[in-house]
Amino acid sequence: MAAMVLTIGTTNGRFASVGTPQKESIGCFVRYSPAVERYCLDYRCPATGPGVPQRAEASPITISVIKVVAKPFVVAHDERRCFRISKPVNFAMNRSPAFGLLLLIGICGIASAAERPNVLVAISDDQSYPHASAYGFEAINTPAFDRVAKAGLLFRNAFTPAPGCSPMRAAFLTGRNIWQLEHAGTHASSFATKYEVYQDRLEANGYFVGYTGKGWGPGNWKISGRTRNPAGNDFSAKKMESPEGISNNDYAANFVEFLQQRPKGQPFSFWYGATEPHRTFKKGIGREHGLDPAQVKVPDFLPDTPEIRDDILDYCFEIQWFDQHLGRMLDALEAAGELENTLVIVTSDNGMAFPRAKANCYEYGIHMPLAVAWPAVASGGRTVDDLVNLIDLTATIYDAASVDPPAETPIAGRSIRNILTSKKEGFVDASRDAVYSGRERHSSSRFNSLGYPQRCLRTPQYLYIHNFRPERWPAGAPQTLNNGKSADTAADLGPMHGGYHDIDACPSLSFLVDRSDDAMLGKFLHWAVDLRPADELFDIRKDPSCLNNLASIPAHAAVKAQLHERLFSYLKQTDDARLTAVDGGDIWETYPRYSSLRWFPTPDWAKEHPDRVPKQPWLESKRPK
Ligand SMILES: [Ca+2]
Repeated sequence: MAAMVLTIGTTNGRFASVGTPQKESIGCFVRYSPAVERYCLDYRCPATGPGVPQRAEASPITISVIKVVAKPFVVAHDERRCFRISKPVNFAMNRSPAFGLLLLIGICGIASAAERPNVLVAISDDQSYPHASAYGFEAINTPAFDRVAKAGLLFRNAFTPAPGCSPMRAAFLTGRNIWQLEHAGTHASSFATKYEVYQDRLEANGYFVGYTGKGWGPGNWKISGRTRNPAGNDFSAKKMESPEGISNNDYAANFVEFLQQRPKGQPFSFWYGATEPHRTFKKGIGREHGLDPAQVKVPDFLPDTPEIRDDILDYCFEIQWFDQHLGRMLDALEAAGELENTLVIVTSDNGMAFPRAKANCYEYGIHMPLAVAWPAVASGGRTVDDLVNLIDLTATIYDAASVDPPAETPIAGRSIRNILTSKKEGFVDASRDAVYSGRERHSSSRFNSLGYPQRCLRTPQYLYIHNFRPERWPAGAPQTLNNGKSADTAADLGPMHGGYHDIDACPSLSFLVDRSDDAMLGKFLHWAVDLRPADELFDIRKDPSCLNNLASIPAHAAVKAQLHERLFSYLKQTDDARLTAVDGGDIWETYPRYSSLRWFPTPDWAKEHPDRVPKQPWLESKRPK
């Protein structure tokens, strides 16, 4: 291994001359680039020199070890003559080369494993912000989530790229918005291989990758030519006894098995995808385990009744199950001495499976819990208010692992390394003042299994939602056709309020349906299922439950216009077919659904405007005769 010892000194804190110690200078510079947060060998560096391979620009230089005086600092390798120091170096303090920092830079083919962090993504299924004890939600106890937040950062404004399982997971795995993923941007479809996932790329760059529980899904990855779940190799063999409604996957034991199979010295990237707290819950399991309904804070879009409190309590119990396995994983990492250099990300895919939450762009659909720890790099115990999209975490994983994201299908997320390395709390990076999210088809829940296209923009104060097809039912049609029939006659119709299949069947939905005509409680069902206007605007600081739509109020017209312009401009820039296609994005309806289908009566808009019914070849062969 060739090595060169460099002396770095500077007078302005941004540039540093580089030379071999005491002797000759090789006459080039190290430039700190705030944009990539790396120290890069300047273009003036000679193509040849002590320790510099010939044609340095063309030859990948991998800097694997750096020593500042006698203390080794871990750096990430890079193929573009750039390197990163795990702790900030203040060049300005080293005014003379004689007292400069001594950097030992080893040049070799690939960085050794110990220098790159491990990655552990823990992702629950259907958990909203603020449902963790670190956020002060009293009905729940999540010591493992809180431990990660304490060792690292607690994010109060993290948002999912989509309020549904498969689109969110595809977005997270690729770092792209759902409208940049074709089929994979919708629920239970397929996932084209051209959209590379971070697990595959990390593996190709020396990582050992695996997952347990729920990876990408539901959907059909095989039909796209993939040979495994996009979340990695499956580690799910170890089972345990578990309560009703909860997976018997011993997630933590499977993680330990994964660690044991990891070749010595190789960094890992593991995806822990619990299937909790996805429906169904065993009714009363929260109370059974001593959770207290009196401590539940019911969001304003649900009625505060004992039935609803109990349903939320059962949900809390399942979150705690997810958390307990996470705690065991953290213990295993600590015992192995790996916790310090592991990037731990704990979050969820989409909001709680309750009416007006999951599968909606409202707060309880898109606002996610998030704790991130990386003790080797990030100073802990901080609470951050920057608006972060979970696809920014994908960018962070690439950044931390020093693996280039795909060139053909570039990521849309932006690394949060600058937040991690900052010492600040609250709003750290002023440029992070907006996030985007959206949805298309969720379940088979309306005429021709059409979707309910929504896009939204969230700023620190406002949530602006645009509904592209306001004539469709947002939570699904109220009635299905009985027995899978598509004859579409009144005799075939299922019961009124028997539909709304974009809301998971649950005690809370049944409670609302049973009281749909109640003078006091009837409004709650209607808030969840009634048709919505094209534009919705909420002042989140006053109305986190998103009940007071300001979009048509003249006093808010200027804010609405501004947010509309910002959202649409971003969607155009990121080539969303809902904005850019001449047919308004009907291509979304041509992506097959591989889960079961339901059949619904033809709505009035489709009878009156048959030309507006999207063509769906995939659906015709499945239509009951
Ligand atoms: Ca989910």
